[in-house]
Amino acid sequence: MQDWQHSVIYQIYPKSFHSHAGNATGDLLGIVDKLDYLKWLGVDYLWITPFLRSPQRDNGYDISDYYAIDPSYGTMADCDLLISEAAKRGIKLMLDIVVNHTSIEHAWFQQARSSLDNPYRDFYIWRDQPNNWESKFGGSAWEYEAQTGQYFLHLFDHTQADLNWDNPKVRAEVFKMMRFWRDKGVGGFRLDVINLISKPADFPEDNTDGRRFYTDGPNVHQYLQEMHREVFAGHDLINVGEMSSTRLEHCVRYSRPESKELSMTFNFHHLKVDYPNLQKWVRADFDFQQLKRIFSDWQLGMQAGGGWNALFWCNHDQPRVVSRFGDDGEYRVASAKMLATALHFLQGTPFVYQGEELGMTNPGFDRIEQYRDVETLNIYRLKRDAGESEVGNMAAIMQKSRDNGRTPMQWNTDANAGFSRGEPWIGIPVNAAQINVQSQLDDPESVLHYYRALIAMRRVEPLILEGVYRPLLAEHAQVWAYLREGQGERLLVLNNFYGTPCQIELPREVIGETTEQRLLISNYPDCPARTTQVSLRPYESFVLHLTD
Ligand code: TEU
Repeated sequence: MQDWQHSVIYQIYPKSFHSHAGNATGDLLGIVDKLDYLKWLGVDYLWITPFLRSPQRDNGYDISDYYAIDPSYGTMADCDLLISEAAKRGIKLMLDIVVNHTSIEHAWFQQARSSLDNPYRDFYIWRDQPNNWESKFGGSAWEYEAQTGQYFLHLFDHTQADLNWDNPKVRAEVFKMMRFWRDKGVGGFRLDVINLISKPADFPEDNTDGRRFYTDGPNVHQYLQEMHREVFAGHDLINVGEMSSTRLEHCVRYSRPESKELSMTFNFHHLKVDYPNLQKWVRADFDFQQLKRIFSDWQLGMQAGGGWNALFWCNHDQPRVVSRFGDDGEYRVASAKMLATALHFLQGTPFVYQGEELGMTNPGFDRIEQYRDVETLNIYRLKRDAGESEVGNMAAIMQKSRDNGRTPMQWNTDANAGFSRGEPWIGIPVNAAQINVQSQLDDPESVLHYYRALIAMRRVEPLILEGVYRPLLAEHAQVWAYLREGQGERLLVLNNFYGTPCQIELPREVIGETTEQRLLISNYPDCPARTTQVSLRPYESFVLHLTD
């Protein structure tokens, strides 16, 4: 094990974290203001989503200058201050690097679009005719550029043009930029949709949306090994790849140390168990059995292959987990703690998304005017124009929109939940008065104190890092149970995922009459010693250290 594997990473969406300047959006000095809170929480790295210069069409994932701070977030001096002030607190920055595509306002694209023989033309992907691939944000993945009469590829919005990674000049420019940020003192990188960078040379037509051809593409491992040699080797950096629609065997290759590619990988399969027939924009309940099976398959597969998981429930693209897989009503606190326990005792590195440590919920925005996300607005228009009812359209958007996770961080009961003195860029849930940092700091039974205890535990319980994952009761209809096994000792992790009590029977070899039990954590105040017959209360979750 390496030291970074004891770490917990906190994700900040700076637009919604805290505004020092009192603007509609958050800023870098707003993060500096909150470093003491983050130190108290115990996190080791801050993954900050993009704050480089951008027209903000996709909230910063459309970069127009990799060497400049977007003025809405502050200045380079603010960024240097953030890096140094975080370092004083033993916290490192993980920069979010978006290099599958740039904004069409980037100088490279402005050059490329100007003429067919411009030296930057081959920085992007051009064809005389589009194929039938689809953008992940809806519609065609190709946009006509009238100036030169060709189409360019955009797997995301039409203002986000895909870079041509087969061009060695593109790779050289990307690696140079990453070395610039490495040498400024960042502690690592989160690599946006990095498994999409290698496209097949012939761009074949597809009977679906084309993703099977460009996902984990032909040269992706070669390019990441080159990135490792050019940027990471010899430096103390940790790097996580966001792997869209990926496969287990690739994530083993991306993250096992001997590959010399990345430290760990995000995959999203567990966050599609409420996508009926893989259709995101349908309101649907989640499939608990599928959720358990996916987690167990990935735990067993990555463990067997020597890979390392990035563990998460929430991020800036996902709804709030307590609304999605827990209960944001009567059992909000218990279910938020249960979900945290289920995740933090797995093999891998946990990520905590801003507000997740409070049990923040989806905002329940029921009017399209309340939404800001380009994907959400694109899908709303496409479905409305295709005849979808307003009720059906909004029901899916309320459950699935990325804006569910983008409402401002709830700090206290001041105006705008203490996020900013100014009117925020997006609304704030009405429950902010009850769910906020200040109210939970004063409550030792809060979700916040529970997360703090989980984060601290990772440094003192070796089995959390080293224990072998073994699923239990795989077919149980409402309980996810698993072990993390060592020599003569193990952690037993039990999670009731529903608001109804239940009884389970554990195998005798797990907990016998003479087994020594030590309670590590529980989301109920009283947690009696257990036998093989275990009763679980609504959303009850606890972890026992067991020694034979
Ligand atoms: O996300 C890529 C991604 O897989 C999700 O955006 C998903 O495709 C989308 O929600 C459709 O379901 C990364 C960033 O996290 C996201 O914020 C950016 O919009 C996207 O890449 C493009 O850079």
